[in-house]
Amino acid sequence: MDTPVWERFDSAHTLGRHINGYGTLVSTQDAAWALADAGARHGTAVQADTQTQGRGRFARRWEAGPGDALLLSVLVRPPLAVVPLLTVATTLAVCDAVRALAGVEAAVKWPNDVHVDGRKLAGVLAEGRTGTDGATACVIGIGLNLNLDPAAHPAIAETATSLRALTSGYFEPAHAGAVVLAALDGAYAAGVGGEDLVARWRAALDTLGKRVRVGVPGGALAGIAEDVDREGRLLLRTDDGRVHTLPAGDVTLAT
Ligand code: BT5
Repeated sequence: MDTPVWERFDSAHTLGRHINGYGTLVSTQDAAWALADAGARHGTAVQADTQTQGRGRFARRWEAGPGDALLLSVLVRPPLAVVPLLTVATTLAVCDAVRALAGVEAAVKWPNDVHVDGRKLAGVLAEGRTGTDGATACVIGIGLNLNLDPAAHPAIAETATSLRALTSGYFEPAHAGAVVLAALDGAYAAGVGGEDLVARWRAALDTLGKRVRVGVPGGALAGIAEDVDREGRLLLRTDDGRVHTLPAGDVTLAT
């Protein structure tokens, strides 16, 4: 791993206690995994100004030029029961941070998008690995559009938004990172403490009650997004009346 360009220590929080800041990285996810392999502690974070191969789920591309976005990955070493709640806690934390930073109310599109008026403002990517010792490590990736001009990115020009596009303000990435990490630290601690994060998530999800089409391995299902269960899985009622329980990891949603 190269030496970070900047480092920030925050003794008031566990997640984000040590942030390693870089200029250009291939992906903050890869950098966080490298730190994990080197034994980095729970809560260590990596932030980059830009990425050459930022990724979403299913190896999709994540777009952002220098200074456009908060590009952040956080290493967590969670108890097994908390793993399904990482995306839940992170999307809620991003909504809280967006409200604090810009006064903007965002909603969650199940399972991992934060959006405003139907346009995607942020995406969350949770990756997990179990080591030979049986311990689980996860890297939570957050891409939050701060100053990005959607029109400059043809692939997402019609589907993305940014805090700048919504408010005309300028948002400093390092500050945004600290705000998001503080919110994530609180949401994570609440999840570990047994608080019902899914109840909060249900209120933030604007997917529920809508007719959706869900890509699943080997096909697609269409129906009404009825609810989410205790692990954040989608309960989809298809037209034949059957209810399907769909884990976030395996499916994509098209509304
Ligand atoms: C996600 O994937 O939404 C998770 C994105 C996580 C990105 C962060 S950046 C920091 C960290 N390091 C990484 O390498 N990744 C994480 P998914 O649900 O698969 O959505 C991907 C799709 O979102 C793409 O196929 C595009 O359609 C769209 N997209 C790409 N860039 C975008 C952007 N900047 N804003 C809005 N939508 C975007």
